[in-house]
Amino acid sequence: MRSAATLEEFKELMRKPVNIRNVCTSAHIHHGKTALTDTLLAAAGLMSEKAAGDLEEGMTTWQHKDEQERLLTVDASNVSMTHGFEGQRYLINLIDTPGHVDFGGNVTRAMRAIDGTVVLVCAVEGIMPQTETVIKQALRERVKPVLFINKVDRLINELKLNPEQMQERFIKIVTQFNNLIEQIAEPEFKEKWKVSIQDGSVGFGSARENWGLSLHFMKKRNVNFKDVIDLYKSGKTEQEMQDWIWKNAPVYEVILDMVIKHLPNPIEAQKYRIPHIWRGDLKSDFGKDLVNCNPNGKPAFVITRITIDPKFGREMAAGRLFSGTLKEGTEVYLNNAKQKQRIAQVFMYRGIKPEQIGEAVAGNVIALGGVSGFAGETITLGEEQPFEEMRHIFEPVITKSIEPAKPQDLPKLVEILKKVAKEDPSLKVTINLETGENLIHGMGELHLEIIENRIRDERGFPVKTGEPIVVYRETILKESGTVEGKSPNKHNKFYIKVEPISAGYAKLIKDGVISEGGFKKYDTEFYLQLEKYGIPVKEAKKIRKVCNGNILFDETRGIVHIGEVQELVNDGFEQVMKEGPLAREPCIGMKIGVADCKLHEDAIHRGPAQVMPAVREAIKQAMVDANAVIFEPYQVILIECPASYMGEISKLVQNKRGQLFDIEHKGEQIDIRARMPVAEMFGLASDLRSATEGRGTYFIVDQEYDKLPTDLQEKVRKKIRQRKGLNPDDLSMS
Ligand SMILES: Nc1nc2c(ncn2[C@@H]2O[C@H](COP(=O)(O)OP(=O)(O)OP(=O)(O)O)[C@@H](O)[C@H]2O)c(=O)[nH]1
Ligand SMILES: [Mg+2]
Repeated sequence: MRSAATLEEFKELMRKPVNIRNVCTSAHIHHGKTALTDTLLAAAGLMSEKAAGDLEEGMTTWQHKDEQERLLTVDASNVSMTHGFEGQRYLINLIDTPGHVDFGGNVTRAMRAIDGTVVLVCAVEGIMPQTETVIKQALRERVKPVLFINKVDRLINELKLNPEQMQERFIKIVTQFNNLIEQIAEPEFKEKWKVSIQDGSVGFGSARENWGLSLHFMKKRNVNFKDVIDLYKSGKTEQEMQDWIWKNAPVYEVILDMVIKHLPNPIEAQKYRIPHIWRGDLKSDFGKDLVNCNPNGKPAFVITRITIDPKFGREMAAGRLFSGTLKEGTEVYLNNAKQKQRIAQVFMYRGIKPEQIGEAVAGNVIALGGVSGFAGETITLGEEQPFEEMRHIFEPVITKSIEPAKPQDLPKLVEILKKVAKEDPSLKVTINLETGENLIHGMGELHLEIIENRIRDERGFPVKTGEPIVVYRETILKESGTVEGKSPNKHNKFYIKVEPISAGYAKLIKDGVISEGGFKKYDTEFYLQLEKYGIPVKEAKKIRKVCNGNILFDETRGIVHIGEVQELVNDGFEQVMKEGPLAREPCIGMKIGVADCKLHEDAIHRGPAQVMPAVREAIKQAMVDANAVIFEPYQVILIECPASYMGEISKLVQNKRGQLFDIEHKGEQIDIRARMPVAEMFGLASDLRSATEGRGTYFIVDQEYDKLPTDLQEKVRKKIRQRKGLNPDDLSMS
């Protein structure tokens, strides 16, 4: 282990973008991300004296008690270190991300801040569902991957594989990994971003035991696999083994060499990342500053994570500085919040510790104090085109009501929930001041459990939560006729048609090519992008807004004042998409076209109170005309268990209205793919444990919506309306 670089050295390196790598770990749950991060920090001398990767001692990056208790990562954590490679020093800004699918939103957001990722794959388990998900998350942000095959010690010690068998296994993992890149990557990256053992973009080793190898490293240091296998067989004490490892094959050197050699620096990366994540004019001065990562350009910072000090309530906004220099005391503009604020502190990370540095330059992962915004916020000097929204692959599917132990503490709870949701953007909170019903919507049961416990333990605020509730969706089954919606004053009319969204559009939205939010009229870059996917520019120009995966099109012709009411039409659309006509559940999967409209000549008579109700009414009626129905969330899961439990699993899945659709035998084990309604999945983990005597586990592979069976439609709809305090029998859709 080296002695740590000084803060001065960190600060100096921060100004040399060519010598910076912004990266994250990413992997399926428990494949060893945090153990790896720990050993990197230890090697850089940036960790307190303790055995690196020693779980029971606690990982350095686990900042919350619950992470230590559950032995899993919940929050992403930012760390930085330095490394020498081919005679030069480099600054590595690293984010360790969680693997549990409930915390996957933290991975999505981390990917915005970085340009490359070390994907870990456990040598024993191989490619798992979440491996595929993290590759998707990375490629959506144009983040380049390298591969580290971890836990190779288990192949040696437990599976007792010989070198040939090990090699076979590695080749299989690399091939599967590259198949995923082939499937998921955009055309221009499919070949370029495949990994290869030969070029050294694949590493192998054991994060926990601190050793690693890659072809590049084996040549550089003249060691090979046999040396490591012999080491395990040598009968050396643990200390002697560690001494050999740190001297001959330390994993930090393998990983950091690989990161420096194969992952891009911010100047290279921003050239192709910016056009993908920022939809402004690339030829403007600001656009050029972003593309060139210009330290002297106009500043642009994206918040990717908020941390709130539980003791002092002090807020810190971590994220990526894409352009310019930010200094303490500078007044900045938050483009989403539309607010001016002043930067109180600028931090860079040294190890896990944020150090106050006065100013930071483009191309780094840093943190700001004194500005209070949400993750996803774009911070600039004046008003600018903000960055694209960071949309997570999965949506929250599980909901619980939450109330204070003492009813009079409700206002305090509302305050706390707002803070919690700010810190964890995967959590959605709906606060209903009328009914006093507050709902928290999370990614899974574990997510809500952690949230609940943190409110109780870290904030010392006792709460009660209800049974889990499912949030359903509303959509349509066919195309509607054209429906008229009249404004209350009868002077404005909208003619609206709805139809199920085409598979093509649904995919573009799911893949993030078309993002949520409003669209400007002359967004040429965007039109060209859509044209690549076969959408004519003429059609793309009609898109006005996307909300919950529904698209609003303006198909009117020659309406003189339409531009002036467009925002109101958009708002009316958004309101219905958030609360549909059947049970005020969110709508999905629709194309909504404004076919025609009649507007009052005088602007006074076509204000919000006139236009919005007319639009809402037309959309709702059109949905009813198009057979509006309730859809329910499903999850596609992968169940792993010994083959002898097949019958039990089959029964369990069927009892829960699920279907098995794929079974793969892997020796004694089987992998079963099944799909199940979320409404039936509460407590699945324990049901599965009892059905398989503790030997079965499951992972979420995908999320989708499907029609609630006809015989349940009416019942579920009434139940939701009742819960929301709406008249359950009122079908007038108010
Ligand atoms: N045998 C072996 N075990 C390892 C290795 N790396 C990690 N582990 C063990 O795997 C488990 C998970 O390790 P973590 O480092 O917490 O994995 P992670 O990917 O950060 O986990 P999450 O963040 O919760 O997804 C722990 O029990 C580690 O001790 C390794 O190289 N070999
Ligand atoms: Mg971890």
